[in-house]
Amino acid sequence: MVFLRAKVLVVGDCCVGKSAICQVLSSDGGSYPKSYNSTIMTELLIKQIQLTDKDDTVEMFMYDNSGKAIYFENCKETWLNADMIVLVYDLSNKDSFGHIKFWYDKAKEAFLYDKEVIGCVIGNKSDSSSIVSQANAKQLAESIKMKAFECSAKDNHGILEPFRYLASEYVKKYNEEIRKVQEIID
Ligand SMILES: Nc1nc2c(ncn2[C@@H]2O[C@H](COP(=O)(O)OP(=O)(O)O)[C@@H](O)[C@H]2O)c(=O)[nH]1
Ligand SMILES: [Mg+2]
Repeated sequence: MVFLRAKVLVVGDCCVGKSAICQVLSSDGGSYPKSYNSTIMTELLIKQIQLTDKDDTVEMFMYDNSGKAIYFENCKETWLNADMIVLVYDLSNKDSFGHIKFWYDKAKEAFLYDKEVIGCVIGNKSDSSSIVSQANAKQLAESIKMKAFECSAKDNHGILEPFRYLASEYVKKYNEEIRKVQEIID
């Protein structure tokens, strides 16, 4: 049984629903934003994810970033030492999907370098008509060694799954590192 804390970077274009996802997740579905409030700089939200099979818990510190370019340069410092990244696009907005690689490259530049990162690609607004195919999303996610998910923050549908996936990958990575250290000591 382990209790870990992870810094999670949530990025993507403006208005794809990053804040909605973070708020719905951290409030267990209680708080879907009713009015539109654009994120200024970065907001921090916290959610504990319990992995039922092994009693492991990962406390996610989610850094909900503004998708606006004017804030980006000032946000970079807050990106440092992130443990995982969530790339969000809007399923009904093809451009936002096209910009996923841009956000991934920005994150790589800011904190990843050649480090392998745990991450996922989330297509939000599955309640509205989707124009990005699951096959395309899966292909893109795999090309950057991530997993693709779809969700609707509005309907509180599919929100927990990607974060459960991230938490379980994080615990796996942690156990692997512990095993390596143990090998050196032994
Ligand atoms: N239909 C629909 N609209 C959503 C969903 N999530 C967010 N929105 C709306 O999209 C707009 C932008 O959401 P917001 O969370 O501020 O996006 P952000 O700029 O990426 O943080 C708001 O008007 C939300 O109400 C969703 O799952 N479905
Ligand atoms: Mg926002």
